[in-house]
Order: sequence, then C-alpha cells, then structure tokens
Amino acid sequence: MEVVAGHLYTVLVIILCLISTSAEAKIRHYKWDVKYEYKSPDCFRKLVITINGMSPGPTITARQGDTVIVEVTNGLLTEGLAIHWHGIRQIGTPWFDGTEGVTQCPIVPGDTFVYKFVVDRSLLIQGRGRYNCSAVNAPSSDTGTCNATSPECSPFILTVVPGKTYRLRVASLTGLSALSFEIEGHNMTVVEADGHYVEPFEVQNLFIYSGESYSALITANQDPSRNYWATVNVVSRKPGTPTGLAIFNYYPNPPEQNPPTIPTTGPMWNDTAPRVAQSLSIKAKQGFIEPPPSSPDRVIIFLNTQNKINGFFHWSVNNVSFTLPSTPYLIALKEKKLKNRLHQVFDQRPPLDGYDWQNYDIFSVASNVNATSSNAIYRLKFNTVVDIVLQNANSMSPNNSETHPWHLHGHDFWVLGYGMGKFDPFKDPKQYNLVNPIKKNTVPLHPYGWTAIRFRADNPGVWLFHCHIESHFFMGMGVVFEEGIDRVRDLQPSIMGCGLTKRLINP
Ligand SMILES: [Cu+2]
Repeated sequence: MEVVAGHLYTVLVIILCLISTSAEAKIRHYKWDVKYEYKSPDCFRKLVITINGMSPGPTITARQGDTVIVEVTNGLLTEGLAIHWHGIRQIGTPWFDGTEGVTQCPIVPGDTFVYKFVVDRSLLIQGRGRYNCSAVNAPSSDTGTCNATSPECSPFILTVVPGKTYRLRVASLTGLSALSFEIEGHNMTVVEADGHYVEPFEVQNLFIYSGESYSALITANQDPSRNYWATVNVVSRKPGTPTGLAIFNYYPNPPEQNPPTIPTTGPMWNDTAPRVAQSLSIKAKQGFIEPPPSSPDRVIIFLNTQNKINGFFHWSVNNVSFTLPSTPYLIALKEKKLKNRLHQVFDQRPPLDGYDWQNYDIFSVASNVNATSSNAIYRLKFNTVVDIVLQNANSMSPNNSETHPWHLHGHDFWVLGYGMGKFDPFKDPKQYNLVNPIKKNTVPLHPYGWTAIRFRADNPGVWLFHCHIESHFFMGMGVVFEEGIDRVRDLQPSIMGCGLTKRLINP
C-alpha cells in the first residue's frame, strides 16, 4: 500500500495482492479506519497515515473476477480522503476510482465511504526494510534520533532453501524516489510488469519507479553457508537516505545473522544509461502479446517542464500547470442538472495537443519559465486510438532533467518506444515497437528523453494521467481525459456533496 498525502486532501493508493485466477467469484468485504499515528518504519519516530493501525496497510487478497467492498472511515480529522486502487481499471464503475476532484468528492473527516468494484487483475510483495542508523548523518530535529532497536524497523528476512527458485513480487510504494533493488550476488530474471508477462530478461539490479510493479525470479544458487544483503538504493535523484536493507537468508542459517559483506550501493544515482536499457528490455512475452492498433486517431505531445507561477515553483504540461476543480469532473459532465453550468466548474477551452517542438530547446533552462495554470481537460472521442508522447526537458536548474513516472488511470497502455533527445513526430514513430510492446499502467520518462504510449479510449469515464511523484502532481504535473461520458451509467450519490454537486443531493 502506498500512502500519498496531499496538501489539502489525502489520497491513498492501494496495490492489491491477487492470487491466481479461476474458481467462483467471491465478495471480499473489508472495513478500514484511516488515521494518523506515530510509527518508526525507518527507525525514526514520525507521524504516518495508518489503515487499521498498519503502515503499509492491510493486504487485500482476491481473485480476478471477485468483488471487493471496502468501507473506509476517515479518521484524519483535518483532511479529506480518497483511496485509489492502483492498476484496477474500474470498468463500469468509474466513480470508484478514488480520485478526488476527478471522480468523487473527498471523504470528509468522520465520514464513511463504501468502495465496491470488480478486480480485473495484479501484484505485490509486502515488506519492511531496515536502515543502518550509523549511516545517517544528521537526523532532522522533528523526527528525533535514529533508534535501530525499534521492532518496527527490524530487518525484513527473506528465507530461501538452497537450490530453489522464487518469484518475488516487487512494487514501488514511494511518493518521490526511484529505486534500485538488488540481492547481493544473485541475478534476477524479470518475468512480469504491471500485471503483464514480459519476455524474460536478466538483471543484476531492478530499477523500479513510483507506482510500478514487477515479478522477478531468483534462484538460491550461491554459497549456502552464509546470508546475503538485499538492498534498496535511491536513483534518479541524489540520495538523502541510507541504503534500505533486508536479509536474504539461506536456510538453515540463523535469519538474523548479518552477511559478512558491506551492503551493495548499486549503480550511481545519476547514471541514466542502465535505466534506459532496462526500459528498452521490457517486451511482451511470446504467447501473451496483445498487438496494438497499427495507427493512432490522435497524437498528443506533452512537454514536461518545471515552471514558476507568481514566483512559486510548479510543474507543467505544455506550459500549463494543472489544478483540480472543487466540483469533480465526472459528476459535472454526467449530471444533466450541471450540464449548462460546466463553465462554472472548469475551463472550457481545450488544452493544446502539443508544444512548439521545432523551436523549443529541451536541453536548456527555458527562456521564459513562467507557466499558467488551468483545469481544462482533454476530451477523447470514444473508442479512438490515442498516442501520447511524453517529452522531457531541462528543469529550472541548469543541466538538470528529472525522471517522471507517468501513471494512467482506467487503462493499460502499450509502450511503443523510448528515445533520447527531442521527439521528432515525423521520424520517430517509424521506430515504434508495434510487434511486441508491453502493456503497463505506469511508465518512466527519462531525463532529456521521450516516451511514447498508445491506448484505446474505450473505458467510459474521466481519468487522471499524472506524474506519480506526489509533489510533482500536486505542483501541476497531470492532465485529465474524458471519454464516453454518455455511456457512463447513473452515478453513485455517495460520490457527491462538494462544490456544485451539493445541489444534486440536497436540492
Ligand atoms: Cu514528475
């Protein structure tokens, strides 16, 4: 489970743990209380958001086709709440996607909201890491001292039997950093990404971005007389935290026996090449390929930049920094009583499908860093094929371009290609992989590069597409797509109550 706290509203992103398919569909019923508590997940005592007293929260165990019902009570006292079920497409239930401002009003403090949706597939390992307190330089004053004896930050132990092969399910629940995951002395074979089988490929370390998930096979084929470090290191931005540690324990060695080696620090945080190489290695597995449509009906290019508005830092798409309206789009667009008031809800001028690519220098700080903000949305013709090209650029710091993992709600998309430098809309599409592209829901945009994806706008609803770095999204790095709104069934009244929707439930 991933906890993403916003400035005003809190969005919890939950990753489901699914077991294999088949058997009869069941109803899986949960009651969750969300509140703030003190915990020490990294040996520093700090305030965290918990579900039923846990962080990470409880695991939902379900099979494909099961119906999950979760009664969520918001005990945060001062913040609104919504829970997004990351990777679940919400086909037929767009109002339960858990995106406040897009598909629902926030669950206000003290209120209970019931989510009910059918599971369409996916992921995860639940684990704890451990930090080495001696590696911490200067703990900040508000988090106290590093207490390595706290049972809450005791090392996660992964016990294996020599000679056996294990499938590790790894999900990144981060809100900021990209990670490099490694088990000392053991190569991993990547076999699955975001719920889709990939043509197996071997890595020494697995790069994983916020919101992504993978399965990797690991064979316990090293010297069985000792244990090994499993490490997690921050990449893509300069690490401000020590290496996260777990113990890869060969049975019957004592589980807590520290490996005799120094934990691995992984590749350099700013070495982009191996990360791009991993992205390029991910292809759909033979026998599981879903071929993409051969051409798009619409192409949209999103220039990703850092900007300023009134002197404050923002992130932008085509120089527009995204803001959410107080009336959720789904309700405003669907409800007849609000249809003639749409202009009061959000900016009706359609946003741009691209930027001045011929004249924009992506390698320098922009000559004009100022952006505007808008809550306008992209309206897609139902069932059309849409290509999105994410174009990276220099941030407001010279010689700096950041990594942005983009996550699409309501769909899986085909990953058609990655490139370095500026995307050329005439030349680069010729290099797209239309043979065996992987389907994903989250994809990295590498520094100074581009990433091209394709999806079919076939899921009636209103869907967020955003950088999964929490702070980037809240600083404007996102867009919203509407598709097939007329095909959406009657909305659940429970999603209403804010903005102009007040008049719908309380005329
Ligand atoms: Cu970002």
